[in-house]
Amino acid sequence: MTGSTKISVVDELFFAEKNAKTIEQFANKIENFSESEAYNIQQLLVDKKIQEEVTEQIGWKLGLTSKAKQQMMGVHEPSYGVLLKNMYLLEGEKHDISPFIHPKLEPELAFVLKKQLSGSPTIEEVIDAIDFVLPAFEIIDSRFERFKFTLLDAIADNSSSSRYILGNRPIKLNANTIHSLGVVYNKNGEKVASTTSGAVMQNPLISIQWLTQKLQERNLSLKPKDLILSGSISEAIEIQSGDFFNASFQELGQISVSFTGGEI
Ligand code: OOG
Ligand code: MG
Repeated sequence: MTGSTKISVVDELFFAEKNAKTIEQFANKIENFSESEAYNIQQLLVDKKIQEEVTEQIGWKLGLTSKAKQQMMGVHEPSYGVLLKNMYLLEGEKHDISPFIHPKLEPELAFVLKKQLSGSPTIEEVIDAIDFVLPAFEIIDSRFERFKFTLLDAIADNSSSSRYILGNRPIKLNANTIHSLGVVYNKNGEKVASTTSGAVMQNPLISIQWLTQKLQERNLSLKPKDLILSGSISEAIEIQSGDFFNASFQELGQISVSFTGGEI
């Protein structure tokens, strides 16, 4: 892939998000396009956002770590993306949907680290590195038409990341129950999913282990204070203006958000 093709793909993705307009998938059109090229594009895109939007990286998100999400998107392996400070939205508030293209909401667990993690950590090392856990929502929004893409397209698109919302009660990690916390997810007062945290790779801690190993391929590591979203526990649910969502997480508490705007 030539340098100029790479830059034009990065620009297309950047402006698609900025103008809330979709673009066509591209991974299948580029000969020998590889996963590492897709992560190269992601990194260039994130660098551009950090520069143009004057923000900074706060952590990482995992994508496609649950069977529900993999089936929904027709892929069979996880991906990761970068979380920036300016993607944060307040919990319990009403947010305007007009900056988004076709947003969806996912219930997730968020972890904040207190130690570095690198290489191939054991689960005990992952546990030892975690400072606290929070319930979270992720707003995902693909820049691709009809929310359809291959895994490599989605990786380049920073794994469809858009915004994240965090609960406001940090809880110390209970390593004995983190894989089996019941989660009930509601949209406008109706249950849309009832599942457990184990839907994420049997145990969300395994997704942090996977991320650490995966980052090593690019000589990257997880740092103290990094925020990690371990991936949706259920299917992602479409967001429309007027919607109210809440999710209740066993041991961790509730989180809610509502949406407005978007009228033309
Ligand atoms: C890719 C990102 C998925 C998750 O939590 O599984 C994701 C997508 O489905 O658009 O964020
Ligand atoms: Mg997600």
